[in-house]
Amino acid sequence: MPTSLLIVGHANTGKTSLIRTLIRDHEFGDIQNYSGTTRHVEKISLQLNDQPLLDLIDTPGFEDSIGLWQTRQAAGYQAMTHEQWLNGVLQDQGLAEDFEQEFKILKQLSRCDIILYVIDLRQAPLGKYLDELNILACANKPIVPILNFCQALDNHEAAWKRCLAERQLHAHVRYDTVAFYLADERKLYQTLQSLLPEQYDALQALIKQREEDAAQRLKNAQQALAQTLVQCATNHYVCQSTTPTAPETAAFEESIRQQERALIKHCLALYAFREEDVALDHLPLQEGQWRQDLFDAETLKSWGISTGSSAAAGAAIGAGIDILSAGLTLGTATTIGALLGAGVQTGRSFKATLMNKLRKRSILALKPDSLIALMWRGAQLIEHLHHRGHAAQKVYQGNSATPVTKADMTQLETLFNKLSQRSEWHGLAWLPEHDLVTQLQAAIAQTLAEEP
Ligand SMILES: Nc1nc2c(ncn2[C@@H]2O[C@H](COP(=O)(O)OP(=O)(O)O)[C@@H](O)[C@H]2O)c(=O)[nH]1
Ligand SMILES: [Mg+2]
Repeated sequence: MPTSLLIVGHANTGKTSLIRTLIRDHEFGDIQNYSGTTRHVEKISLQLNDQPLLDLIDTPGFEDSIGLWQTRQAAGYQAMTHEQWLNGVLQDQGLAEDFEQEFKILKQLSRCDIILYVIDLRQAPLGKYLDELNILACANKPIVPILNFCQALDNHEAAWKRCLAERQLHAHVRYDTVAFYLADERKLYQTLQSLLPEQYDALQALIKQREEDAAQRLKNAQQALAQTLVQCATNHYVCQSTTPTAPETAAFEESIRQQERALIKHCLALYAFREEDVALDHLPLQEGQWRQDLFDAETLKSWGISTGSSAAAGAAIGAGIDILSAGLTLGTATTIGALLGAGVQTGRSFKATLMNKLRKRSILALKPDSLIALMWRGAQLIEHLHHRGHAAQKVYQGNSATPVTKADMTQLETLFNKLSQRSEWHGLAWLPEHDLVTQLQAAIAQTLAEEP
Protein backbone atom coordinates (compact mmCIF):
# COMPACT_ATOMS: atom_id res chain seq x y z
CA MET A 1 0.00 0.00 0.00
CA PRO A 2 1.42 3.41 -0.90
CA THR A 3 1.77 5.91 1.91
CA SER A 4 -0.64 8.76 1.53
CA LEU A 5 0.64 12.31 2.00
CA LEU A 6 -1.93 15.04 2.35
CA ILE A 7 -0.58 18.36 1.05
CA VAL A 8 -2.32 21.20 2.85
CA GLY A 9 -1.83 24.87 3.61
CA HIS A 10 -3.16 28.30 2.88
CA ALA A 11 -4.01 29.23 -0.72
CA ASN A 12 -0.97 30.07 -2.87
CA THR A 13 1.68 28.65 -0.54
CA GLY A 14 2.89 26.33 -3.31
CA LYS A 15 1.07 23.04 -2.61
CA THR A 16 0.47 22.18 -6.25
CA SER A 17 3.99 23.40 -7.08
CA LEU A 18 5.47 21.07 -4.46
CA ILE A 19 3.75 18.09 -6.08
CA ARG A 20 4.89 19.11 -9.57
CA THR A 21 8.44 19.34 -8.33
CA LEU A 22 8.37 16.00 -6.54
CA ILE A 23 6.93 14.12 -9.49
CA ARG A 24 8.97 16.10 -12.08
CA ASP A 25 5.86 16.88 -14.06
CA HIS A 26 4.83 20.41 -14.98
CA GLU A 27 1.42 19.27 -16.16
CA PHE A 28 -0.04 18.28 -12.79
CA GLY A 29 -2.86 20.49 -11.49
CA ASP A 30 -3.37 24.21 -12.07
CA ILE A 31 -0.99 26.86 -10.86
CA GLN A 32 -1.86 30.52 -10.88
CA ASN A 33 -0.84 33.57 -8.97
CA TYR A 34 -4.34 34.28 -7.72
CA SER A 35 -5.79 32.47 -4.74
CA GLY A 36 -7.73 29.28 -4.72
CA THR A 37 -6.78 27.78 -8.06
CA THR A 38 -7.01 24.22 -6.81
CA ARG A 39 -10.71 23.73 -6.11
CA HIS A 40 -10.75 19.97 -5.76
CA VAL A 41 -8.82 17.26 -4.10
CA GLU A 42 -6.52 15.61 -6.65
CA LYS A 43 -4.32 12.58 -6.18
CA ILE A 44 -1.18 11.47 -8.00
CA SER A 45 1.20 8.61 -7.25
CA LEU A 46 4.93 8.92 -7.02
CA GLN A 47 6.32 5.71 -8.43
CA LEU A 48 9.40 3.68 -7.66
CA ASN A 49 10.19 0.91 -10.16
CA ASP A 50 6.70 1.28 -11.65
CA GLN A 51 5.06 0.75 -8.27
CA PRO A 52 3.23 3.54 -6.42
CA LEU A 53 5.26 4.44 -3.35
CA LEU A 54 3.69 7.72 -2.20
CA ASP A 55 0.22 9.03 -2.93
CA LEU A 56 0.38 12.83 -3.07
CA ILE A 57 -2.99 14.42 -2.39
CA ASP A 58 -3.42 18.04 -3.46
CA THR A 59 -6.09 20.09 -1.70
CA PRO A 60 -7.67 23.54 -1.99
CA GLY A 61 -6.19 26.10 0.38
CA PHE A 62 -7.73 26.98 3.73
CA GLU A 63 -9.90 30.08 3.43
CA ASP A 64 -11.43 30.64 6.85
CA SER A 65 -9.52 28.63 9.42
CA ILE A 66 -10.25 31.23 12.13
CA GLY A 67 -14.02 30.80 11.68
CA LEU A 68 -13.77 27.03 11.64
CA TRP A 69 -11.55 26.88 14.72
CA GLN A 70 -14.05 29.08 16.57
CA THR A 71 -16.66 26.31 16.25
CA ARG A 72 -14.35 24.20 18.42
CA GLN A 73 -15.39 26.43 21.34
CA ALA A 74 -19.09 26.35 20.47
CA ALA A 75 -21.57 24.73 22.83
CA GLY A 76 -21.93 21.10 21.94
CA TYR A 77 -18.38 20.81 20.60
CA GLN A 78 -16.46 22.17 23.57
CA ALA A 79 -16.60 19.02 25.65
CA MET A 80 -15.64 16.73 22.77
CA THR A 81 -12.22 15.33 22.01
CA HIS A 82 -10.42 16.82 19.03
CA GLU A 83 -11.26 13.79 16.92
CA GLN A 84 -14.93 13.87 17.91
CA TRP A 85 -15.06 17.55 16.97
CA LEU A 86 -13.59 16.82 13.54
CA ASN A 87 -16.18 14.12 12.85
CA GLY A 88 -18.92 16.26 14.35
CA VAL A 89 -18.39 19.35 12.18
CA LEU A 90 -18.28 17.22 9.05
CA GLN A 91 -21.83 16.03 9.83
CA ASP A 92 -22.98 19.58 10.57
CA GLN A 93 -24.93 20.65 7.45
CA GLY A 94 -25.18 24.21 8.80
CA LEU A 95 -21.41 24.60 8.46
CA ALA A 96 -20.95 22.88 5.10
CA GLU A 97 -21.57 25.98 3.01
CA ASP A 98 -19.42 28.37 5.06
CA PHE A 99 -16.47 26.02 5.14
CA GLU A 100 -16.76 24.37 1.75
CA GLN A 101 -13.00 24.38 1.05
CA GLU A 102 -12.04 23.39 4.59
CA PHE A 103 -14.44 20.44 4.52
CA LYS A 104 -12.67 19.04 1.45
CA ILE A 105 -9.48 19.00 3.52
CA LEU A 106 -11.10 17.65 6.68
CA LYS A 107 -12.59 14.70 4.79
CA GLN A 108 -9.10 13.64 3.74
CA LEU A 109 -7.57 13.94 7.18
CA SER A 110 -8.81 10.59 8.49
CA ARG A 111 -7.62 8.78 5.33
CA CYS A 112 -4.07 10.09 5.06
CA ASP A 113 -0.92 8.83 6.77
CA ILE A 114 1.09 12.05 6.98
CA ILE A 115 0.22 15.72 6.59
CA LEU A 116 2.63 17.99 4.70
CA TYR A 117 1.80 21.51 5.80
CA VAL A 118 3.10 23.96 3.20
CA ILE A 119 4.16 27.39 4.48
CA ASP A 120 4.91 30.47 2.39
CA LEU A 121 7.88 31.85 4.33
CA ARG A 122 7.28 35.31 2.89
CA GLN A 123 4.24 35.51 5.16
CA ALA A 124 4.56 35.99 8.93
CA PRO A 125 2.97 33.27 11.13
CA LEU A 126 -0.35 35.07 11.46
CA GLY A 127 -3.30 33.83 13.51
CA LYS A 128 -5.07 32.33 10.48
CA TYR A 129 -2.10 30.08 9.76
CA LEU A 130 -1.76 29.02 13.38
CA ASP A 131 -5.44 28.11 13.41
CA GLU A 132 -4.84 25.96 10.34
CA LEU A 133 -2.22 24.12 12.37
CA ASN A 134 -4.63 23.85 15.33
CA ILE A 135 -7.26 22.26 13.10
CA LEU A 136 -4.79 19.85 11.48
CA ALA A 137 -3.43 18.78 14.87
CA CYS A 138 -6.91 17.46 15.74
CA ALA A 139 -6.42 14.57 13.32
CA ASN A 140 -3.59 13.13 15.46
CA LYS A 141 -1.48 12.48 12.38
CA PRO A 142 2.19 13.38 11.96
CA ILE A 143 2.60 16.86 10.49
CA VAL A 144 5.70 17.81 8.46
CA PRO A 145 5.95 21.56 7.90
CA ILE A 146 7.40 22.44 4.49
CA LEU A 147 9.08 25.85 4.63
CA ASN A 148 8.45 26.86 1.03
CA PHE A 149 9.81 29.99 -0.71
CA CYS A 150 12.94 29.48 1.39
CA GLN A 151 15.04 31.30 -1.24
CA ALA A 152 12.99 34.49 -0.81
CA LEU A 153 15.26 37.16 0.66
CA ASP A 154 12.67 38.75 2.89
CA ASN A 155 11.36 35.76 4.82
CA HIS A 156 10.03 34.93 8.29
CA GLU A 157 11.87 31.67 8.80
CA ALA A 158 12.96 32.33 12.39
CA ALA A 159 9.45 33.38 13.53
CA TRP A 160 7.91 30.33 11.87
CA LYS A 161 10.43 27.99 13.44
CA ARG A 162 9.59 29.40 16.88
CA CYS A 163 5.86 28.90 16.33
CA LEU A 164 6.38 25.38 15.04
CA ALA A 165 8.63 24.45 17.97
CA GLU A 166 5.93 25.66 20.39
CA ARG A 167 3.67 23.09 18.74
CA GLN A 168 6.32 20.38 19.03
CA LEU A 169 6.92 20.49 15.28
CA HIS A 170 10.68 20.30 15.21
CA ALA A 171 11.31 18.37 12.02
CA HIS A 172 10.59 20.69 9.15
CA VAL A 173 11.89 20.71 5.59
CA ARG A 174 13.18 23.79 3.80
CA TYR A 175 12.10 23.83 0.20
CA ASP A 176 11.79 26.00 -2.81
CA THR A 177 9.83 24.63 -5.69
CA VAL A 178 11.30 27.07 -8.17
CA ALA A 179 14.98 26.94 -7.15
CA PHE A 180 15.24 23.22 -6.71
CA TYR A 181 17.97 21.41 -4.76
CA LEU A 182 18.16 17.66 -4.52
CA ALA A 183 19.50 18.00 -0.96
CA ASP A 184 16.17 19.55 0.15
CA GLU A 185 14.22 16.73 -1.44
CA ARG A 186 16.47 14.19 0.23
CA LYS A 187 15.70 15.79 3.62
CA LEU A 188 11.99 15.49 2.97
CA TYR A 189 12.29 11.77 2.26
CA GLN A 190 14.57 11.30 5.26
CA THR A 191 11.96 12.98 7.47
CA LEU A 192 9.36 10.59 6.07
CA GLN A 193 11.71 7.70 6.78
CA SER A 194 11.82 8.66 10.46
CA LEU A 195 8.02 8.70 10.58
CA LEU A 196 7.52 5.53 8.54
CA PRO A 197 10.01 2.88 9.64
CA GLU A 198 8.24 0.23 7.54
CA GLN A 199 8.86 2.32 4.41
CA TYR A 200 12.49 3.05 5.30
CA ASP A 201 14.06 0.84 2.64
CA ALA A 202 11.69 1.85 -0.13
CA LEU A 203 12.29 5.54 0.62
CA GLN A 204 16.04 4.88 0.70
CA ALA A 205 15.76 3.29 -2.73
CA LEU A 206 13.82 6.34 -3.93
CA ILE A 207 16.51 8.72 -2.64
CA LYS A 208 19.19 6.62 -4.34
CA GLN A 209 17.29 6.54 -7.62
CA ARG A 210 16.68 10.30 -7.58
CA GLU A 211 20.38 10.92 -6.94
CA GLU A 212 21.54 8.51 -9.62
CA ASP A 213 19.10 9.96 -12.14
CA ALA A 214 20.30 13.49 -11.40
CA ALA A 215 23.97 12.51 -11.74
CA GLN A 216 23.27 10.67 -14.98
CA ARG A 217 21.34 13.60 -16.44
CA LEU A 218 24.14 16.00 -15.56
CA LYS A 219 26.75 13.72 -17.11
CA ASN A 220 24.70 13.28 -20.24
CA ALA A 221 24.12 17.05 -20.59
CA GLN A 222 27.83 17.79 -20.12
CA GLN A 223 28.74 15.21 -22.76
CA ALA A 224 26.25 16.78 -25.15
CA LEU A 225 27.80 20.20 -24.57
CA ALA A 226 31.32 18.85 -25.17
CA GLN A 227 30.10 17.16 -28.35
CA THR A 228 28.47 20.40 -29.57
CA LEU A 229 31.65 22.36 -28.87
CA VAL A 230 33.85 19.88 -30.71
CA GLN A 231 31.49 20.03 -33.67
CA CYS A 232 31.37 23.85 -33.65
CA ALA A 233 35.14 24.18 -33.25
CA THR A 234 35.75 21.86 -36.19
CA ASN A 235 33.03 23.40 -38.34
CA HIS A 236 35.02 24.83 -41.25
CA TYR A 237 32.96 26.43 -43.94
CA VAL A 238 34.64 26.48 -47.35
CA CYS A 239 33.81 29.64 -49.30
CA GLN A 240 33.83 29.94 -53.08
CA SER A 241 36.60 32.53 -53.22
CA THR A 242 39.23 34.19 -51.06
CA THR A 243 36.70 36.63 -49.61
CA PRO A 244 33.64 35.18 -47.88
CA THR A 245 30.35 36.62 -49.15
CA ALA A 246 27.58 37.77 -46.82
CA PRO A 247 25.35 34.75 -47.63
CA GLU A 248 28.30 32.43 -46.94
CA THR A 249 28.92 34.05 -43.56
CA ALA A 250 25.21 33.89 -42.77
CA ALA A 251 25.02 30.22 -43.74
CA PHE A 252 28.03 29.46 -41.57
CA GLU A 253 26.56 31.31 -38.57
CA GLU A 254 23.23 29.59 -39.04
CA SER A 255 24.91 26.20 -38.94
CA ILE A 256 26.46 27.13 -35.56
CA ARG A 257 23.17 28.46 -34.17
CA GLN A 258 21.46 25.33 -35.31
CA GLN A 259 23.97 23.27 -33.31
CA GLU A 260 23.19 25.33 -30.24
CA ARG A 261 19.45 24.91 -30.74
CA ALA A 262 19.92 21.15 -31.03
CA LEU A 263 21.87 21.16 -27.76
CA ILE A 264 19.12 23.13 -25.98
CA LYS A 265 16.49 20.74 -27.31
CA HIS A 266 18.48 17.75 -26.15
CA CYS A 267 18.96 19.17 -22.64
CA LEU A 268 15.29 20.15 -22.31
CA ALA A 269 14.22 16.63 -23.23
CA LEU A 270 16.76 15.19 -20.82
CA TYR A 271 15.40 17.23 -17.91
CA ALA A 272 11.75 16.84 -19.00
CA PHE A 273 11.10 20.52 -19.63
CA ARG A 274 9.24 22.18 -22.48
CA GLU A 275 10.75 24.16 -25.34
CA GLU A 276 8.93 27.27 -24.13
CA ASP A 277 10.76 27.11 -20.78
CA VAL A 278 13.92 28.48 -22.42
CA ALA A 279 14.33 31.46 -24.75
CA LEU A 280 18.00 32.34 -25.00
CA ASP A 281 18.92 35.73 -26.38
CA HIS A 282 20.76 36.06 -29.68
CA LEU A 283 24.15 34.35 -29.72
CA PRO A 284 26.80 36.84 -30.84
CA LEU A 285 29.22 35.09 -33.20
CA GLN A 286 32.59 36.04 -34.53
CA GLU A 287 34.14 34.10 -37.32
CA GLY A 288 37.48 34.41 -38.98
CA GLN A 289 39.63 32.79 -41.59
CA TRP A 290 40.54 29.32 -40.53
CA ARG A 291 44.09 28.32 -41.19
CA GLN A 292 45.51 24.93 -40.78
CA ASP A 293 49.05 25.32 -39.68
CA LEU A 294 50.48 22.47 -41.67
CA PHE A 295 53.94 22.61 -40.29
CA ASP A 296 53.13 23.61 -36.73
CA ALA A 297 54.87 21.29 -34.30
CA GLU A 298 51.69 20.98 -32.18
CA THR A 299 49.55 20.11 -35.20
CA LEU A 300 51.96 17.48 -36.39
CA LYS A 301 52.23 16.11 -32.88
CA SER A 302 48.50 15.97 -32.46
CA TRP A 303 48.40 13.88 -35.63
CA GLY A 304 50.79 11.44 -34.06
CA ILE A 305 53.85 12.78 -35.89
CA SER A 306 56.58 13.40 -33.41
CA THR A 307 58.69 16.43 -34.20
CA GLY A 308 61.25 14.91 -31.82
CA SER A 309 62.13 12.65 -34.70
CA SER A 310 63.52 14.92 -37.36
CA ALA A 311 63.18 12.20 -39.97
CA ALA A 312 59.43 11.93 -39.39
CA ALA A 313 58.98 15.70 -39.26
CA GLY A 314 61.08 16.06 -42.36
CA ALA A 315 59.04 13.40 -44.09
CA ALA A 316 55.80 15.12 -43.13
CA ILE A 317 56.96 18.55 -44.15
CA GLY A 318 58.51 17.11 -47.27
CA ALA A 319 55.24 15.42 -48.09
CA GLY A 320 53.42 18.71 -47.67
CA ILE A 321 55.78 20.56 -49.94
CA ASP A 322 55.85 17.77 -52.50
CA ILE A 323 52.09 17.73 -52.64
CA LEU A 324 51.88 21.50 -52.86
CA SER A 325 54.43 21.72 -55.66
CA ALA A 326 52.89 18.74 -57.36
CA GLY A 327 49.80 20.89 -57.72
CA LEU A 328 46.83 19.02 -59.02
CA THR A 329 48.52 15.67 -59.09
CA LEU A 330 47.51 15.21 -55.48
CA GLY A 331 47.48 11.63 -54.36
CA THR A 332 44.75 9.95 -52.45
CA ALA A 333 44.10 10.54 -48.79
CA THR A 334 45.51 7.13 -48.07
CA THR A 335 48.77 7.98 -49.73
CA ILE A 336 49.09 11.25 -47.89
CA GLY A 337 48.17 9.51 -44.64
CA ALA A 338 50.84 6.94 -45.29
CA LEU A 339 53.40 9.61 -46.18
CA LEU A 340 52.66 11.44 -42.97
CA GLY A 341 52.84 8.27 -40.99
CA ALA A 342 49.28 9.02 -39.83
CA GLY A 343 45.83 7.58 -40.52
CA VAL A 344 43.57 7.95 -43.53
CA GLN A 345 41.40 10.47 -41.64
CA THR A 346 44.42 12.71 -41.12
CA GLY A 347 45.47 12.29 -44.71
CA ARG A 348 42.00 13.30 -45.86
CA SER A 349 42.02 16.38 -43.67
CA PHE A 350 45.50 17.32 -44.89
CA LYS A 351 44.45 16.86 -48.47
CA ALA A 352 41.31 18.97 -48.06
CA THR A 353 43.34 21.84 -46.64
CA LEU A 354 45.89 21.68 -49.42
CA MET A 355 43.21 21.52 -52.06
CA ASN A 356 41.50 24.60 -50.70
CA LYS A 357 44.79 26.44 -50.58
CA LEU A 358 45.44 25.56 -54.19
CA ARG A 359 41.96 26.58 -55.21
CA LYS A 360 42.35 29.89 -53.34
CA ARG A 361 39.26 29.43 -51.24
CA SER A 362 38.90 30.86 -47.79
CA ILE A 363 37.60 28.78 -44.94
CA LEU A 364 35.43 30.22 -42.18
CA ALA A 365 35.75 29.00 -38.62
CA LEU A 366 34.50 30.22 -35.28
CA LYS A 367 36.89 32.31 -33.22
CA PRO A 368 37.83 31.00 -29.76
CA ASP A 369 35.94 33.88 -28.11
CA SER A 370 32.71 32.68 -29.67
CA LEU A 371 33.42 29.10 -28.70
CA ILE A 372 34.01 30.21 -25.11
CA ALA A 373 30.71 32.11 -25.21
CA LEU A 374 28.97 29.00 -26.52
CA MET A 375 30.52 26.90 -23.78
CA TRP A 376 29.47 29.31 -21.08
CA ARG A 377 25.90 29.61 -22.33
CA GLY A 378 25.63 25.83 -22.50
CA ALA A 379 27.08 25.33 -19.01
CA GLN A 380 24.74 27.99 -17.59
CA LEU A 381 21.76 26.39 -19.25
CA ILE A 382 22.64 22.97 -17.81
CA GLU A 383 23.12 24.46 -14.37
CA HIS A 384 19.77 26.20 -14.63
CA LEU A 385 17.91 23.08 -15.74
CA HIS A 386 19.59 21.05 -13.01
CA HIS A 387 18.10 23.38 -10.40
CA ARG A 388 14.85 24.24 -12.11
CA GLY A 389 11.79 22.89 -10.36
CA HIS A 390 8.97 21.56 -12.50
CA ALA A 391 6.68 24.20 -11.04
CA ALA A 392 8.86 27.08 -12.26
CA GLN A 393 6.88 29.50 -14.41
CA LYS A 394 9.58 31.92 -15.51
CA VAL A 395 11.15 31.52 -18.93
CA TYR A 396 14.94 31.14 -18.72
CA GLN A 397 16.62 33.76 -20.90
CA GLY A 398 20.23 33.14 -20.07
CA ASN A 399 22.62 34.47 -17.54
CA SER A 400 24.62 37.55 -18.39
CA ALA A 401 27.29 37.11 -15.69
CA THR A 402 30.82 36.52 -16.98
CA PRO A 403 32.33 33.57 -15.23
CA VAL A 404 35.80 33.02 -16.63
CA THR A 405 38.84 34.86 -15.40
CA LYS A 406 41.49 36.21 -17.72
CA ALA A 407 43.81 33.30 -16.94
CA ASP A 408 41.03 30.83 -17.80
CA MET A 409 40.35 32.74 -21.01
CA THR A 410 43.91 32.31 -22.25
CA GLN A 411 43.81 28.62 -21.47
CA LEU A 412 40.47 28.17 -23.16
CA GLU A 413 41.59 30.10 -26.22
CA THR A 414 44.56 27.79 -26.60
CA LEU A 415 42.33 24.75 -26.11
CA PHE A 416 39.79 25.87 -28.71
CA ASN A 417 42.53 26.83 -31.17
CA LYS A 418 43.89 23.31 -30.91
CA LEU A 419 40.45 21.75 -31.17
CA SER A 420 39.82 23.81 -34.26
CA GLN A 421 42.74 22.06 -35.98
CA ARG A 422 41.04 18.68 -35.66
CA SER A 423 38.90 18.98 -38.76
CA GLU A 424 38.85 15.18 -39.08
CA TRP A 425 36.55 15.11 -36.02
CA HIS A 426 33.85 17.07 -37.78
CA GLY A 427 30.70 15.08 -38.32
CA LEU A 428 31.56 12.42 -35.75
CA ALA A 429 28.51 11.34 -33.76
CA TRP A 430 30.65 10.56 -30.73
CA LEU A 431 33.38 12.22 -28.72
CA PRO A 432 36.84 11.05 -29.75
CA GLU A 433 39.07 9.72 -27.01
CA HIS A 434 41.76 12.35 -26.91
CA ASP A 435 43.57 14.53 -24.42
CA LEU A 436 42.02 17.67 -25.96
CA VAL A 437 38.53 16.28 -25.36
CA THR A 438 39.42 15.39 -21.77
CA GLN A 439 40.63 18.97 -21.27
CA LEU A 440 37.40 20.30 -22.73
CA GLN A 441 35.30 18.09 -20.45
CA ALA A 442 37.28 19.27 -17.43
CA ALA A 443 36.75 22.90 -18.46
CA ILE A 444 33.00 22.33 -18.74
CA ALA A 445 32.81 20.59 -15.37
CA GLN A 446 34.71 23.48 -13.84
CA THR A 447 32.23 26.08 -15.03
CA LEU A 448 29.36 24.16 -13.43
CA ALA A 449 29.08 24.96 -9.75
CA GLU A 450 28.86 22.08 -7.29
CA GLU A 451 25.54 21.39 -5.61
CA PRO A 452 25.80 22.27 -1.90
N1 LIG B 1 9.57 31.73 -6.17
C1 LIG B 1 8.79 30.72 -5.79
N2 LIG B 1 7.52 30.69 -6.29
C2 LIG B 1 6.72 29.66 -5.91
C3 LIG B 1 7.17 28.66 -5.00
N3 LIG B 1 6.14 27.81 -4.80
C4 LIG B 1 5.11 28.27 -5.53
N4 LIG B 1 5.46 29.38 -6.20
C5 LIG B 1 4.57 30.22 -7.04
O1 LIG B 1 3.48 30.61 -6.22
C6 LIG B 1 2.26 30.60 -6.94
C7 LIG B 1 1.25 29.67 -6.26
O2 LIG B 1 1.67 28.34 -6.34
P1 LIG B 1 0.65 27.11 -6.30
O3 LIG B 1 1.47 25.86 -6.37
O4 LIG B 1 -0.46 27.28 -7.29
O5 LIG B 1 0.05 27.27 -4.83
P2 LIG B 1 -1.15 26.49 -4.16
O6 LIG B 1 -2.31 27.41 -4.25
O7 LIG B 1 -0.72 26.30 -2.74
O8 LIG B 1 -1.33 25.19 -4.88
C8 LIG B 1 2.62 30.16 -8.35
O9 LIG B 1 2.78 31.30 -9.12
C9 LIG B 1 3.95 29.45 -8.17
O10 LIG B 1 4.73 29.52 -9.34
C10 LIG B 1 8.52 28.76 -4.50
O11 LIG B 1 9.00 27.92 -3.73
N5 LIG B 1 9.28 29.81 -4.94
MG1 LIG C 1 -2.96 24.47 -5.76
